[in-house]
Formats: sequence, C-alpha cells, structure tokens
Amino acid sequence: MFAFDRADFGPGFTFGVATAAYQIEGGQRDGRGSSIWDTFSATAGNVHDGDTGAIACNHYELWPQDLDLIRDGGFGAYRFSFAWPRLIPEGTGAVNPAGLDYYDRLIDGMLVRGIKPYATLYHWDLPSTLQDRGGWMNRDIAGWFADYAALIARKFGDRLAATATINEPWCVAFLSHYLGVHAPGYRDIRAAARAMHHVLFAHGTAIDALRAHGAKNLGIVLNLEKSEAFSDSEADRGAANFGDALFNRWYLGGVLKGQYPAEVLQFLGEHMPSGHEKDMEVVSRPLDWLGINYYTRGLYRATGKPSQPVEQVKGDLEKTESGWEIYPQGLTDLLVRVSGEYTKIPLYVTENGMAEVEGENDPRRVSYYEDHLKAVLAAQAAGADVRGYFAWSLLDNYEWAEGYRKRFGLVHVNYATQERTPKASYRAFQGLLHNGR
Ligand code: IFM
Repeated sequence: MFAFDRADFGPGFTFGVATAAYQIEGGQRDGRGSSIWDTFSATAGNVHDGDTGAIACNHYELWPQDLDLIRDGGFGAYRFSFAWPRLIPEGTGAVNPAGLDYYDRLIDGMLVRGIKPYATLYHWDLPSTLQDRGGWMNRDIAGWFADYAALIARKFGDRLAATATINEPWCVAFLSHYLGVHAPGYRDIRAAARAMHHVLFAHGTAIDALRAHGAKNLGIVLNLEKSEAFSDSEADRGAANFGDALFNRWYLGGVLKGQYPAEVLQFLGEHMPSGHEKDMEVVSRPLDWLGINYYTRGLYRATGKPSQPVEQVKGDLEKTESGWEIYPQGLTDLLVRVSGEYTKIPLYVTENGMAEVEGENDPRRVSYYEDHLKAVLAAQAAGADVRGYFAWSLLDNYEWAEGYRKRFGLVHVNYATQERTPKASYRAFQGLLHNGR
C-alpha cells in the first residue's frame, strides 16, 4: 500500500501504464513488415541469448486480457505504440488492412473499458525497407514519418486522448548510431549527428501532419537523466555539463527552444547535416504537452581524451536489476527544471519503473514506485505542472538488447505459457487507484 492518496495528485491527474509494440506484440504475421529490431535481434551477439520479439507477450492476440488488467488495476490510461511496419509494411506506400484492424480493435477495446488511449507513433521499430534507404540518417525520413503520422491521424486521431511522435529520441539517435547498442547498431559520429537532427526534424514534420489532419493533444516523449559530476573537480563538473548537453539539452533545447547546445554542435562539428539551422522552426513546433521518461541519474567523469571527453560511471546508490542507480530526487529536480527553464505546457511522467528479479513478490519495486510518486508530489509542490504518471511497464517484456532477462512488469509473464500474474506492485497501484489510498 502506498503512503499517500490519489487525491494528493490533484483532480484529473492521469495514472496509466506504458508498453511498446515491439516489446509485447509478437504477431509477426497478417502482413506486418520487417523492422530493424527483427534483423538486429536476428544477428548473433546483439541481444542477450539471441532473444527476439517474434512472440514476446503475444499482446497481438491477448490484448483483451491485458486491457482487463489495466482496467482492474484502476489505471485510466494506456500508453501504447503503433508498429509502423504493421501499418505500412514497406514504410511508405501501401497500407496493411490487417494492421488497421488490429489497432481499431485495440483502441476500441480501451474505450469500452474506460481507458484513455495515449499513443506513440515511433517506439524504435523502423521498417527495414526504410533502413535500407538510410533510416534516420536520411533527411527524407521527415517526409516518410509525416505521411505515416497523417495516416494515424486520419484513421485513429478522433479516438486518441494524446499522441506522441517519438519515444526517447536520444535512444533513437545516439544509443543506436553512436554507441551501437540498439538497432541499427552503428558506431559512427556522422551517422549519429544526422540521426540526432533528423529525428527531431521528423518529429516536427509529424506534428504538422497530425495537426493538419485534426489530431489533438500532441507531444513528444524525452528520456532525461539528472546529470551529476563524479567529483567536485572542475573537470568532472565540466564533464557533467557536457553529459547534460548531450543527453538532455539537445532534445529539450531543440524541441522547446529551437536551439541545440553549442558544445554538442562543436563536438559533432562537420558531421552535422548542412543547413540544419533552417529546420529549427519545424523542430520546435508548439506542443500541447511534454512526456518525460525517468529512470536514473547520469554520473559523469572527465577522461582527458579529446575523442571521448567524458565517461559515465556507476555511483554508490542502490541499484536496480539493470544496474541503474535508484535516485527519486532526480525526478523532482528534472520536473522542476523543465518547468522553470523550458516550458509551462503540462508535463507527464510517461515512463518510470525498475527491473527486478523474477517473482510476484516485488517489495523493492513497490518502494521504487512509492518514492518516485512522492518525487512527483514534491515537484508539483515546487510548482511543476505535472498532470500524469505512467508506470513502465504493464507486463514483463522484451527489454531490447537485454532480451527477456530484465523484468520491468507490474504483471509477471510466464513466456512459456503466456500466463499473466499480477505482482505486489500491481496490487499497490490497485489499492491507490481503487480505494483512493
Ligand atoms: O524498455 C524501455 C522502453 O522501451 C523505453 N524506456 C526505457 C525502458 C526500460 O529500459
């Protein structure tokens, strides 16, 4: 049981759960095209144990019972993502009728259960055919993505409570094109520089397309980490500032102010696409809300090496099963900072949660949620306009390069039988949301 009341968050505060298509759907049939995660995970060495999303949680078929779990937990909203290759198998051109039918059923299934659909257009499963054409490195993606956004607005827009363009552009760009950890697995500064700009440019063109086709309540979801210095030395403080620029300010500044941080532009130098300055008005189209995904802090140390000036190090705070430090204060600090320095539009915590060892008794996760929800209350008390909170995740699911070994669910999934079993953390939310306690 959590030690606060639902009412403490204010009237109309939204409590939801979040998932993403590739991590839970499975259902790679009925005309769904290939995505970069299908091919990346099929390549030896990229994903723990060679796990793929081919079956995942079979949400493609089991969605009715999953929506029942959301409703019975007392959650009022479901943040899900559309799979681009399920809707437009080749990325552009022909639309897959079975894909449209699937999301029709899913969205209508939410509405009949009183659950608000919070959609994300892109949560990392780029159609493989678009990767063949350069993917996020190709400026044309801004047009491909806008066309896909327009389709969603036309087919589903009137039933969506909120729509986000991109989930976690840092991961789409830097993690996937510089660090090489996620699909498509590049380790190349030119690839990264292009992806870092094109992902935000495409966000802007998608916002235009969504608006032009009548979709309402539009935003983007950024993953932010509180950047801190490993030591009080001037060099480490400088490293934390650079880490903050690369991880947080590139995306906050780009989207909300139309400006990239100078130190990152200097780092990327000649690798940035020429003429990017002219796109910044599109990059910073007005939004109706901002989503923030928060998990941990970033602790930075200077390396003294010009080619890699900073490195992230592990601190000594308690860690989750992913090895991420548990740091609720960072969530308060980020929400207050964004609200003070960047925007007064409503803020949503669109993901927060932890990986924990397998099992249905997960007291550490209950504490994690309790402490982070208190952090939201503290941010509200300090003036941040936080309107909602989404737990990551409803189900144990496919944790990208970590495969199925990291479990983030409020609900346990037995991958052999697809049986779902609510954990203590699910019951804690149920207590809060049903009883008002
Ligand atoms: O599983 C991911 C999700 O897809 C994006 N945000 C972070 C989660 C945990 O790593």
